[in-house]
Amino acid sequence: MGSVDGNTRNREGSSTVPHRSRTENPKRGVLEPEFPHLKMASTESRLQQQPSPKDAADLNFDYMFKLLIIGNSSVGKTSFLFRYADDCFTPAFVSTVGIDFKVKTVFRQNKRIKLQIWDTAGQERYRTITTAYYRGAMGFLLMYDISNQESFNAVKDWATQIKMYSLNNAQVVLVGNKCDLEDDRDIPTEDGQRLADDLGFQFFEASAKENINVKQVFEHLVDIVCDKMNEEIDIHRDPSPLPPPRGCAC
Ligand SMILES: Nc1nc2c(ncn2[C@@H]2O[C@H](COP(=O)(O)OP(=O)(O)OP(=O)(O)O)[C@@H](O)[C@H]2O)c(=O)[nH]1
Ligand SMILES: [Mg+2]
Repeated sequence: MGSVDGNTRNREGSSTVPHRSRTENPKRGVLEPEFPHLKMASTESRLQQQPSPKDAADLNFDYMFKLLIIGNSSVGKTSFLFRYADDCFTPAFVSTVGIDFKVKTVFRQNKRIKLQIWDTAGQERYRTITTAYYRGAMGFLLMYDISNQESFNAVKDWATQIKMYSLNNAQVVLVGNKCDLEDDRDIPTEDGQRLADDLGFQFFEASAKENINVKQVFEHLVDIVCDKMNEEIDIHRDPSPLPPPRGCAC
């Protein structure tokens, strides 16, 4: 995954806070032309594999969406992203330090959409760093663990953080991860759905481990971000048509 160093400015023009961010034991790598402010770091830490720079360098896209994954520590945010981007899973838990990202290009609604997906650390001590990234995000994946009551209880606080730090029109999907752990389930599906309804979010249960609903969650988030964007383009389009051309007055 990539990570960010220093006091930088991203493509959308928003500044990022000065800090060092890494997964544990990262190898620092090349500067990608598409994200000159970002250093690509390998993800040797968890998966012993190099991210392909192909996606990050690909300039052929119609839109770029910045998405964020948030939620308590250990709910499975990093696993979810690795499953989506690289189709792999590891049972080892290496807690994210600060923030990381991956880039993936998808084809939705006849558009090539480049996703810059930011994986945030769930631990409280990184909150100042991670909330600084909320501002430019167009979509959030708010995650809890269906076998962990505390992570579910924290969802409202995460939703408040989204309201406080993000754009007004950011779209949110609530995800109950680890639905493969049916025997350890603490949160009934209906409770997750009810909370999502209360908060006005879409809802999925999913499993990074068993690859259940992972692609669907991201595709849904991309679709609702697209819909919102199209809605706003329509609103801002000049509603008054041009007057018909006048005939010759002579
Ligand atoms: N059974 C099961 N375990 C999972 C699933 N997703 C993740 N895990 C495990 O849960 C643990 C935590 O996963 P991470 O992806 O590192 O959690 P995180 O939310 O990124 O945690 P932080 O980086 O600390 O915020 C790891 O041991 C994973 O293997 C899942 O869908 N099912
Ligand atoms: Mg993580």
